[in-house]
Amino acid sequence: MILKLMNEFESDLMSYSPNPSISVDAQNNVVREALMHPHIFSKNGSLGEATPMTMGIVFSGGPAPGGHDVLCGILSHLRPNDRLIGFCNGPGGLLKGQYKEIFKQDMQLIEGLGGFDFLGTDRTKISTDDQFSRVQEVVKSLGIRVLIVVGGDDSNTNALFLSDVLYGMCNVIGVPKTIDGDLVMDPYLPITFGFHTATQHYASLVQQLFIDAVATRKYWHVVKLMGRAASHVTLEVANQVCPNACLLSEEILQKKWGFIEVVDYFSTVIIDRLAAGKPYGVIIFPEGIVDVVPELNAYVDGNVDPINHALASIGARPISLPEVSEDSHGNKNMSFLDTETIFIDAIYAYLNHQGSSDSSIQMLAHFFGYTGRSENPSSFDSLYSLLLGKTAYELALSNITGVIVGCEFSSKTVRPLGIPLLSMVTFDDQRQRYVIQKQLVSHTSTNFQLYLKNKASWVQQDIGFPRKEVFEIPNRVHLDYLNEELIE
Ligand code: FBP
Repeated sequence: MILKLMNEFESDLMSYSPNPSISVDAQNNVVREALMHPHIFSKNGSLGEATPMTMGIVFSGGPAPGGHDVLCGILSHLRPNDRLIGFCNGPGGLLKGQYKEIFKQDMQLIEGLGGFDFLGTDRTKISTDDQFSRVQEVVKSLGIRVLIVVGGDDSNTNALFLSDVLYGMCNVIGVPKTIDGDLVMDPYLPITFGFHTATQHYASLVQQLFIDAVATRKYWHVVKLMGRAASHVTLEVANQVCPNACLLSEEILQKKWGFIEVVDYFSTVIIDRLAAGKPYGVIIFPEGIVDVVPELNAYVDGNVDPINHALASIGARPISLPEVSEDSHGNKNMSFLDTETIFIDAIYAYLNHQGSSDSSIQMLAHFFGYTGRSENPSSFDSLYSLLLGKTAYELALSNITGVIVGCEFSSKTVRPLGIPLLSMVTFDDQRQRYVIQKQLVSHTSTNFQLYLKNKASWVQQDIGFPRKEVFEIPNRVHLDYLNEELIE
């Protein structure tokens, strides 16, 4: 069935034309005016069968499983005189003109392999006039007619601005990637590549910890999961594994909780299980928690007083200032923060403080992050990335610019799309510029509602038999049927 869908998909693509219902401008046309370019994302007639095309491609931001399959999707479509130039080491490498030509035979090397290491990547933001001129020079000197940017929200913001700067010289097309799953636009872009594999990887690791904890009955595993502002990764893993305690950033924001409330929640679950004769269990939370717990946020920003004040109130030892770096888009590197250890120290102190300390409580800290980005793609991500690559190529042939590849799933069709990047940007008051906003976990989403409904029952739960199959995706973007088809 999936192959049938892919065949239909290929024939649909040839007749691709933008869907007027999604070719919407950002609110009040304001971005269009700011960009001063009325033709962005317009379709300018196809390039024509005979015109050879030189395409450039750059990986941007954090790696995600499926990037190499995007390359394969493009390579599989290249006509004899087309060329694919891969820029090395991300947008920074593009600015330096670092590149290598990618050939069809490279597919054998990279097909189905995780990570972004074939080309490399970085997080350079392209925003200054000098940088734009530099990209123009590089693109011109290599005769690149289409530049494909494989990235998340920040990288595709780059792509939008580049499409304006390069208008008439080179078309720009974005491909949606990120394990964080926060670059979505329902129903045209329901998922980024990489999310499925990474969550499958983390769910499997957390489940293994849980199995070990139940067998040995002596440890609490406190697990921080990768995922910056949005908690989609942790939500997905929670629904898969049913940990004894979990908090999402969006949930903490809604409850307006501070550090002590978070510690109180984790400690209460530990006490409740202890009362049931279970001095063990699993706690998970997203690394993005530092953004929403005020004391941790102040700590990241260099003010250690609020967190130390909170720790002192429960008799926990103070902590010293961390060095937290920031990328050129202004994102803090959260993976540097040892929140899992901070929470463990605070929980021990809190249990002591409450007089409920018990020497049988032993906690171990874990962080699951970078490995999920270089895991080999799941069958879904592999196929999806291939489709995204093929769509990017077809959009390139359609001579369209300023779009990101989308894909609408239904139980009967997989419909490839180009979504105007402009329709995804809003003005960010904090950063004082136009950006594609990260999509946080919606409180009304099926996944979040499922999580809320089941969470209380997870407190006393132990993983048992029959073992819950990781990884069925409950109600998520119609992937279930794809998985089923793949297994057939
Ligand atoms: P992208 O948004 O670029 O895909 O990266 C997401 C991510 O994997 C986050 O989950 C994580 O916080 C961050 O990258 C880590 O970045 P770095 O590689 O710079 O340490």
